[in-house]
Amino acid sequence: MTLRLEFAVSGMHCNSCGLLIDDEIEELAGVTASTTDLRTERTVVELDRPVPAEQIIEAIATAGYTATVAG
Ligand SMILES: [Cu+2]
Repeated sequence: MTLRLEFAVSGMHCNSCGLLIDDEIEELAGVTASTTDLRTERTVVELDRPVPAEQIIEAIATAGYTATVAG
């Protein structure tokens, strides 16, 4: 089973910002991959079980950025 959540992220300046975000999200149980695109300001998270979007938004906040669920 692969679930997918997408977030709109603000506050990124360079590719390192995206790597910080992905590292933080990939620490979370249930996350199999996180891919952040600086240009589109989107983070796509793949999960092997349901994880609350709020938990991922918190991880992004821990990295120092602001996120909302994207459609
Ligand atoms: Cu940066």
